[in-house]
This record gives sequence, C-alpha cells and structure tokens, in this order.
Amino acid sequence: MKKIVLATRNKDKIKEIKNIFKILDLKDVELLTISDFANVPEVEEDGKTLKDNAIKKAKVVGNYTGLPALSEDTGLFVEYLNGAPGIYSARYADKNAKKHTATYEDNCKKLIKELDGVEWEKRKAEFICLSALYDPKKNKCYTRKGVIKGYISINPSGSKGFGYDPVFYFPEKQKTFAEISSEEKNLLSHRFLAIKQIVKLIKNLN
Ligand code: ITT
Repeated sequence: MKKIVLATRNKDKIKEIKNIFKILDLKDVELLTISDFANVPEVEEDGKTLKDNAIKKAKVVGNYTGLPALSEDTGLFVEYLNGAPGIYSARYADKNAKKHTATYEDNCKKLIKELDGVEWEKRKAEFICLSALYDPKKNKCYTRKGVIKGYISINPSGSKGFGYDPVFYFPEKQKTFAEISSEEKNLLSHRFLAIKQIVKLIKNLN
C-alpha cells in the first residue's frame, strides 16, 4: 500500500480531495494527513505564484514525513479585478496582513462589494488549482493545473461547498458552486481537474 500525505490544513479541501480519490478509484493508496504526524512545520505561503506555494507546501511536508506529499494552492482570479484575489484568495478580506482572520463569508462579501454595479460580462472569473506531488526519495516535484471558468454572481447563493463557492456562478449548471451537490462539484471542479492528472503520476511512484 502506497502512503501519500495530504499537505494541507484546510479541512474542506481534505474532504474534497478524499472524495475525488474515491471517484478516481485509486487502489493501493493510503491517504494520510498532517494530523497523522506530530509537529509538522507550518508553511508560510510567501510565493509569487500558486505553483511556488504548492511546491513549498509539498516539499516541507514530504521532507518532514519522508513520504510523498500532495499539496495544492487554489485561487479565484477575477478578470475585472485584474486577477484579484488570486494567490491571496484565503486572505482577501484580512484587515491585518500578518494575521489571518478573514472568514469565507468576509471574503465573499468583499468580492461582491468590489463588483457592485459591474455588468455581467465583466464578472468573468476562474478558479485555478495548482497541485504538487513531491517525492522526497527522489527529490522530485511534479505539478499539474486545473481551471474552471465562471462568473461572480450578483449575490451569494447556496450553502454547500466552502470558500467562494456561494459567489462562483457556473454557467453549465446555471447554479453557483454552493448550489450544486458535493458529488457534482467533485466531478468537474478545478480541484478534480488538477488531482485527476496528479493521480496518474501517483500510479508511477515506486
Ligand atoms: P492550505 O494552504 O493549508 O492548503 P488554504 O485554505 O490556505 O489551505 P489556499 O491558500 O489554497 O488554501 O487558499 C485558497 C482559498 O481559496 C481558500 O481559503 C478558500 O477561501 C478558497 N478556495 C479554495 N478552493 C476553493 C473551492 O473549491 N471553492 C471555493 N473556494 C475555494
């Protein structure tokens, strides 16, 4: 049985990634998380890109545990805001740059406010998920990207999912990501598209 450590502290991501692994029916892989190990170092997300941050998270956890580590960094990139909140998606509504206090709800509210009165066609947005797989034995890191396109809704809607899901309107389903079921989201999301490619790489790990 291959062991892989999920290098994320976000419980909502862990839930979705575990679900995606089930959907992809990956045999002989045991998914561990940071909480299965003591004192895993915190990672400062100070990279300039999602890729930098994802690689950093996977390397820290992979080197600490000695096991292959899977991380991902995700951002919501809004065209009208020149790509904001982007790599700062988790911290978008933080009042103090050093303290991470913004809740999912704060972030959604800020985004809706920033786009107040902006016409529909200018509300284009995309979720980008950059996933990294680091193999500490070979000191090799692989990255794969998943992108999904939509619009920032006029108002938040729905209570499923997490983060910006209530404000991310997905035209193909004519619903926000918080209005579709977790099964549906996990079959088409940015995270699914990135992890699907990473799973192919996991199969080749020795
Ligand atoms: P880790 O770094 O520990 O993985 P994090 O929450 O800090 O966890 P990110 O830096 O990737 O993760 O933050 C991205 C933020 O973007 C996250 O806090 C959510 O607010 C949002 N986000 C990520 N994936 C999302 C999704 O599938 N749907 C909605 N919002 C999402």
